[in-house]
Amino acid sequence: MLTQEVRRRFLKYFNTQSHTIVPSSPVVPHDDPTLLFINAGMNQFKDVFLGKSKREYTRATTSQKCIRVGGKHNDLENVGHTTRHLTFFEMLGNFSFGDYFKKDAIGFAWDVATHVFDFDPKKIWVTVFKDDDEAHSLWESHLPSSRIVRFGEKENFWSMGDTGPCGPCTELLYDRGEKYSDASSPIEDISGERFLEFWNLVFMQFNRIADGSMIPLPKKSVDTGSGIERVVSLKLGVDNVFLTDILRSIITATEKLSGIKYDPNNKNLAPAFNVIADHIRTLVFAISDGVMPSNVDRGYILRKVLRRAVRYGRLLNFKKPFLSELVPTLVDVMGEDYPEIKQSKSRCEEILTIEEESFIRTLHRGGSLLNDIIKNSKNRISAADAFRLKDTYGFPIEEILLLAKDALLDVDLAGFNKMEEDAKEKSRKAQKVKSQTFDKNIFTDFTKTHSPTKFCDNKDEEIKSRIVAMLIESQFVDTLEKEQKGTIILDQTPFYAEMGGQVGDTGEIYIGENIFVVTDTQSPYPGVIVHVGYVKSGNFKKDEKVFAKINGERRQKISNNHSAAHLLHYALSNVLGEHVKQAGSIVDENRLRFDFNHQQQLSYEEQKKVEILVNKEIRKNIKVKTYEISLAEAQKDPQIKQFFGEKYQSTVRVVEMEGSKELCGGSHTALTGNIGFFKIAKESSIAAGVRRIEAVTGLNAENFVYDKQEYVMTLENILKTAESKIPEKIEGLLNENKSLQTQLKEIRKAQIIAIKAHLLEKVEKIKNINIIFSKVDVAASELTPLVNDLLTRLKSGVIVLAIAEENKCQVIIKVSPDIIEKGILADLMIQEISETINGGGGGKMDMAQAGGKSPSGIDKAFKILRSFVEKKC
Ligand code: ALA
Repeated sequence: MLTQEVRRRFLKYFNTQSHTIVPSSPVVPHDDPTLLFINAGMNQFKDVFLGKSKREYTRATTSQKCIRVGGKHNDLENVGHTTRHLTFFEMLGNFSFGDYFKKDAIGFAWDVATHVFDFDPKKIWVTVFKDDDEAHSLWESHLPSSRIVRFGEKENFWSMGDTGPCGPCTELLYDRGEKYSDASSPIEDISGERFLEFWNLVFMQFNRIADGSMIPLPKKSVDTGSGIERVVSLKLGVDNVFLTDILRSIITATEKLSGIKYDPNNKNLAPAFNVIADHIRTLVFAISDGVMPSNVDRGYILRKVLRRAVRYGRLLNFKKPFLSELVPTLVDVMGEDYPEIKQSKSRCEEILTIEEESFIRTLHRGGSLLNDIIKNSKNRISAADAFRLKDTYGFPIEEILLLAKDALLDVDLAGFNKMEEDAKEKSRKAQKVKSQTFDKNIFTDFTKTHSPTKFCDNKDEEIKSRIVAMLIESQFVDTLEKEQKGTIILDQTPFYAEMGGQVGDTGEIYIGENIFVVTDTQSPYPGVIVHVGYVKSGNFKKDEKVFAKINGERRQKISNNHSAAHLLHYALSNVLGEHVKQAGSIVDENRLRFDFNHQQQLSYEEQKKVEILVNKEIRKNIKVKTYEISLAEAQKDPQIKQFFGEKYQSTVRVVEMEGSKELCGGSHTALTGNIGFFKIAKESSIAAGVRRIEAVTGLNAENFVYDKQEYVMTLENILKTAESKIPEKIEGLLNENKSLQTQLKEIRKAQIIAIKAHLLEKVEKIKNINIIFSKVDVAASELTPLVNDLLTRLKSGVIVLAIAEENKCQVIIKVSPDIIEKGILADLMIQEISETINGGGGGKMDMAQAGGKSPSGIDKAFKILRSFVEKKC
């Protein structure tokens, strides 16, 4: 594969120029609420550019998986219709963190463009930021100034998002010739098709903050990005990124699957092939990095991408799920350099199929609602209807627009967009309240003047420490008085801040008689650990020396549960298969909760196997090892479980218990024997393809078993029998119950016969018409068979029966066909009496029924009915 060769040669080149090759980060950003997906190589270094964190290198190079859907850089709608837009792409890049700046960045780029990419130097043009004379003159030593052009902020000032690192940039373009346009320079080439940009070098100098102002970065840095698909398309001399090797392989697989040939110039079908080839990469890479299609956040974006691919698939006659069938090809062409997709292959296939099936069902369901809406809309589909289709049925707006157009309707798109925005805002707010009790902004300045809180892992002894800052709500304060609620920040602490599913520690901060009770510990900002609680006695002052001590017993239980969660993960992989991947977890002192990807409910046998395996590892009393290795090394070891939920630095911590190896920063028990005993308390489903196990350990697990035992004892008492005889006893009772029911039915039958006989004796005549008026003592369900039976005996006539209970009554009327002819209709009669019995009902001509709240009205009702019949005769 040429792409693989270019990727490897690029990294090697920069490696020989003293750049550390850093692995691509997952496509899901960590700790960065400003970003949905990784959209550039520099994302994983954002904090390094901002001076908030340090690496052991000052030069780095990466080939970064990027997804540009949603947020500032969003190319979704363009994909498929242009020659170069993609939602997923690989960005090659080199970075300097306060090391080299413009001169070397430009020198390296020229060298790589002409010697690694092997581009014809005469075809290369560059653009620089309008005021950047320095970059202009540096380029002049490589190419004539006639091929250097200046652009303004829109083109040549790059920023990661609305906030974050940014700076002027310079771009390298390749002249693809007159075939693409007669523009003689990039300035005239509005579409950018002739002078194709293939590399952007950003001179990182500022941090743009929320109010729009720009603050100079601590050190001038370099961030570059080159889309590998574009580079390869230029090397191959093809018009279109979809004709480069990786994407073309997927298109070939799609051709085989659909039986339709790909013609890049076919305006109707080529976009479908292109969209599918692009979107399958976004889907597989995002799912491999832990995102699940859903209705919120990234999951929602993924769902949107999947549905777009499916809709385009329909143009190629795919009626059944097909995306999963493209996964093997993708894994073949990219799995070697991105092993995570190899590992997640079967999981991706399964998730894609389930999602597609569900979307196809949605299309069917939503389809009929849409038809109704189209039928009932005059000229336009209202925003509310469009939103309902989308929100309730997941119907894509694009689909609604297309179908509406066919029906000569338009859609209130502005109203729809507004409703969608409102819904998003609502969900953003809901999320904020849930996950963020601290406004991160208050710590931005704080961290500039304070070192990060040092974490000293000591659960048993107090630690000497100093109060660095205190807060009441979001205000920094100098003192905390008795009974005041607040937050303390120490210079060093034994308190573990909630992270990676492990809850924060509790305990005390004290000095002499002054006690601050810590009820929770969190890290609202990188490097900041806050102790949340209240002053129980005395008071506290800023800069005061204090002792900090955690609730060690509680921590031990948390650590036991955390190690048990790892053993559970290990056992699940063993029993169910390697596809089991953690999708979330919570570990506290009472239990552990573990969510993972798996399609079916776990059978009792599977749960038992998992428990047996975990308990076996506990009894082995394995020493829990923790050690640090480089992320690159960890990523090479398929035995080490790693998740997207973790923020991975270049050095990572491994927690190992023989077969179980996981990357994890949390607290663990020293020996697995401390866990004591493990028991699954509940197994359930939380979303399509995601199961949840709740489990208990130690004393809680023992209590779980005692509860079951006591339950059996209760049964023994109630049933008055020994445990071993319970099944026999219950069986006996069930049999007895059955035969009693049979007897009861017989008795009731006899009673009803008697009631019937009695009623037949009460037949009156009103002008030759047989008529029965009677209150009866039967159940409501017995009324209908009773009147039917009576009429069979009577052959002709009117039967009116009523049940009177304390506060309610029921009336049923049955009329034979010959009487109906006289205009005596059951449903009419029922209406006559509804007021009298304070109720209502209905029915048909031959039989009608009503319920009411006034049983005392029944006699009067009978009277009314009697005169009704008399009148009609
Ligand atoms: N971060 C720069 C970009 O994405 C290099 O274009």
